[in-house]
Amino acid sequence: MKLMGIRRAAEYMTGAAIALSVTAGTALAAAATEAAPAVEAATGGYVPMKPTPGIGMPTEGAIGFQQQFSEVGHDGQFMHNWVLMPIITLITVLVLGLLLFVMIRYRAGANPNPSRTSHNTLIEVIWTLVPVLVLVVIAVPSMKLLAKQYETAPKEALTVKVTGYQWYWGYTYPDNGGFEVISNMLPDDEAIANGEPAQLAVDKRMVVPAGEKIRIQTIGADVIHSFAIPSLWYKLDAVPGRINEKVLEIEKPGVYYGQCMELCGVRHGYMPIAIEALPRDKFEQWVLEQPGGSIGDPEENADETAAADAEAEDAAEATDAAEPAETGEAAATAA
Ligand SMILES: [Cu+2]
Repeated sequence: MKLMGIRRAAEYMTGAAIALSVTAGTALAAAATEAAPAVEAATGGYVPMKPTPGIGMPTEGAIGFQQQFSEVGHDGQFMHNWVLMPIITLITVLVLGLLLFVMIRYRAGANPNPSRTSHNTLIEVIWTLVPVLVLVVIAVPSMKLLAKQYETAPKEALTVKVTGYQWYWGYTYPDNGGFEVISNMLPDDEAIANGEPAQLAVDKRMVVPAGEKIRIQTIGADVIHSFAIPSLWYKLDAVPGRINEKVLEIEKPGVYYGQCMELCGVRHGYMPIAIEALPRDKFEQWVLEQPGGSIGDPEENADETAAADAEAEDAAEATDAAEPAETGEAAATAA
């Protein structure tokens, strides 16, 4: 593993050397890239976290879900492993058993005079009622899980706006000064040299606080993309001209990888997602290091969000809070 890393690094450096010899322009660009980390290190703040192998990323030879790091993830995994899979297995085995039974019991060789039975009321009632009951048993927890995944974020939740571009992601932080982080895939060699999975590592991650509900809003800048992270049980389409919203909650700090999951053009396979969840204080430190990044007064932010929510979502609530003239306008907008 280590040897391979060294070999890859050597290959990468050889590549870099060749590139340097090609044009002076390339040489300048390479020098600029090398100088950048030194400046970052000098400010002494945020250092990208190393991912834990096998956590928040696919593992070789695996066939099940990735280990989950959110509450809905645990619920969803339980639903799959302990409700759906046992039921599917039982039904499949039952149907196979019945098939084998009729194939042997009613074969032509053993039945020179075929049975002329065409109805059996008891059996018909059973094979209608049992599937209905099975579907009801599945439907109840299924609806609950579905509803849970689309619960509204609390008013004070941090908002991150995710924009899908052809072919990279942008993460905007409207509560923290409105800066946007543009996130591009790292070349394989750089990813491996960083100790990250190839084709999943990015140059700039989406950084969020761990252990709290985050309001994610997605939008497509050009075509439909889909923002999806398997280990967080998260997938939300990013559609041009409309905003989709869903809560993201990450149980503990770490690096979690995902990919665009809506076929969006030639480089669809090369727009990975890397989310870094940090403790609140470290997250705020990261925010302050971003150009224009700020930590607002939490109460003030909550008030602003509350006002915006009331206006957009609940015209009835606005009636109490706003002036009569404004209320009419808000109601018209809502209608
Ligand atoms: Cu895409």
